Amino acid sequence: MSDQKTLYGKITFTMIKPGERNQENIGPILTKITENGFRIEAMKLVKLRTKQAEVFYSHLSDKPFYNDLVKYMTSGPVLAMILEKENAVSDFRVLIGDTDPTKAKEGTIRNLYAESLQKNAIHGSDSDENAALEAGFFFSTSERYNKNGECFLKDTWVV
Ligand code: IDP
Repeated sequence: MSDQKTLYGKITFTMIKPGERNQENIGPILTKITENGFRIEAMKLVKLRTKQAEVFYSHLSDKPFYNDLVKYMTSGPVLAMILEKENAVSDFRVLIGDTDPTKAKEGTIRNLYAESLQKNAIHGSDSDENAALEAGFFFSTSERYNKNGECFLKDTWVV
């Protein structure tokens, strides 16, 4: 199995967002992910603390929906995962569809399972750099299949 340093560019980070509807759909969503060629490298159900959600979405802190988003993302557990695949970031963004579920293409995860623009079922990293940062934000090396590298761990993200 490859180590984490060689995985840069081949992983993405995702979380199934909180909420009863998402919880009911965890099975179908996971099936869709694995059927589309993504291998689950790490996975855990975790409830974010407010500070963690604020840091995770700090790039959106000037948006009018930021406080509501933080409240929603801390309202229940998320199912966090690191997924491995060639072109993981871009292929996964295609699989989940547009941020706005009304614009998401038919058959995408957000098209099928989102409740609203805010409760849009699932997160997907938007770049290789963010995938690495977000993976390190949620998972220690001992929680991953590939345990050798340290490049995904950023101490500055520990809150
Ligand atoms: P992304 O999740 O598709 O990368 P971002 O623009 O990074 O989209 O937004 C992060 C999350 O913030 C979205 O997934 C969604 O839950 C929420 N969000 C984005 N835009 C809006 C909005 O206009 N109103 C309410 N929530 C929003």
